[in-house]
Amino acid sequence: MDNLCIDSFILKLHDVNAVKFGEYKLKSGMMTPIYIDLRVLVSHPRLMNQVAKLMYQRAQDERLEFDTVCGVPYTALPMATIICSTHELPMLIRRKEAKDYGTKRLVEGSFKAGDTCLIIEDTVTSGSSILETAEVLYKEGLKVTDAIVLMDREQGAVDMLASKGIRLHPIISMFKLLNVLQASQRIDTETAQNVRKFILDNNTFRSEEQNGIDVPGSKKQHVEQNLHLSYEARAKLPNVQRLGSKLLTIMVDKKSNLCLSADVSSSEELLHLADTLGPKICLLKTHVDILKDFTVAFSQKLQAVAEKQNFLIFEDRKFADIGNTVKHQYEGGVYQISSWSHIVNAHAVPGPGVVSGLASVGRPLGRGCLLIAQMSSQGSLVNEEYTKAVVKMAEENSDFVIGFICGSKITKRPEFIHMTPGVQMKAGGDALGQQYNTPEEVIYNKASDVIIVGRGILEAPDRLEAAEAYRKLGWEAYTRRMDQSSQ
Ligand code: S5P
Repeated sequence: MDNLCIDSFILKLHDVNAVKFGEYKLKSGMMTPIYIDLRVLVSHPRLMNQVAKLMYQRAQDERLEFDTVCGVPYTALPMATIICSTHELPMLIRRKEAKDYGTKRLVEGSFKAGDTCLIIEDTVTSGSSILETAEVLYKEGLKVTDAIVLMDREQGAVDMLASKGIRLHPIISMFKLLNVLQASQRIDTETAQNVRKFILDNNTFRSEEQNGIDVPGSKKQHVEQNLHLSYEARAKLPNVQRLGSKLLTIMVDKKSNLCLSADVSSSEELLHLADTLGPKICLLKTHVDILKDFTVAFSQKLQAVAEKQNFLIFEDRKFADIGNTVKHQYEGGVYQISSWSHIVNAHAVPGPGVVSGLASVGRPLGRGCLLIAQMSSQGSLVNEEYTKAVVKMAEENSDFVIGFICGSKITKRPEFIHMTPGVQMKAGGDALGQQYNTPEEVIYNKASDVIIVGRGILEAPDRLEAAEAYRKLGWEAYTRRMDQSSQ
């Protein structure tokens, strides 16, 4: 979805007083310094149409499959109505109370058992209203796999609903809203910071986990189980991004957590490597600016090989500029990286704008980004605090960031994929500060997901044999880690 369009939409919400700052009480009784009141939207038909458009677009982008649509009463009812009327989709209405005369139905409309219903909601805090509606639908034999919400307060709804098997797709998240209002000087830094702190301190899902309740099937247990999930299980998580899921599925299908770092200077050699080593790898990493003979035709051929050999392409561009610049670097110039590379990476140094800039180009194309949280080179200036800030940035942009470049596992959230460069058969280094760990160390001990190997394969006498040896070691280290965690 276009970021600029979302930004101007956020400002319009503020114009009509749908976002208020002060002291307000939420449905749960919790006091909040920010109140989102989307009920006013019914008086603004243009905005209402825009909401419906954004929501429908999201359903299309995510390729959601459903038979019918239901808005959570009451604010989301007209939203669902406009979507259904515009696109001629069947709708259901959930009653809050059963009538005491007539049919006594709780769900109005026609459906059959087993139909999938997409839920539409205006705002979520914990996600309980969506769950309540889903439970009424379940009782009627309907299935609920996805829900679209206009505004996510980022206080735990995504995780809570994921634990119940419902993927939540927010159009606007709280941190995004605050960034836009602050950048447009609608609110001052202090107000924005206050609200950010409140949101981080009041995560409804985490606080329930922290209560220490550990009954089977509880949310706490669910989160802990996630720490040791297999690639296969992670590919199916409700909140994993489509591209992340695709990569994890390729890894499982090919029994490979090997990324080849194809650092060669001729496009012919690169294509040959891609084709011959393709069966051994899940991902092929390029440094397109090393090539002396890049052409658009080459990028098309590379995509065809990736398709044929079933791997993804990762251009290791390490974007590190302001949002507007990286946007142009990503989509334009000689290389037009966004047109052929599934994944790119970025340094977090510039702040969240670097991700927003890249996402404005990559998200509509279904691309993903890795944030560089740690580096393998000697004397790297990265410290623990920086890495934590990078993880937070990824969490706030999890609709585009699919994981990290890092030395070891740095977050417990299973939807993020950890990729580690600096891998060779023997630990050591090169003359220019590169430091190597073994596949065993990286995957088994450090719990990373993917090994990135360049010269370990490129400088071997037989590249195919070397690729197979790395694939095997990486995969065995992973299966051993899985076996151990299940004991
Ligand atoms: O911290 C890092 C990050 C990256 S992406 N250290 C790295 O070495 N890399 C990249 O991984 C680097 O640019 C190179 O393309 C590859 C490692 O290559 P090797 O030949 O040392 O295995």
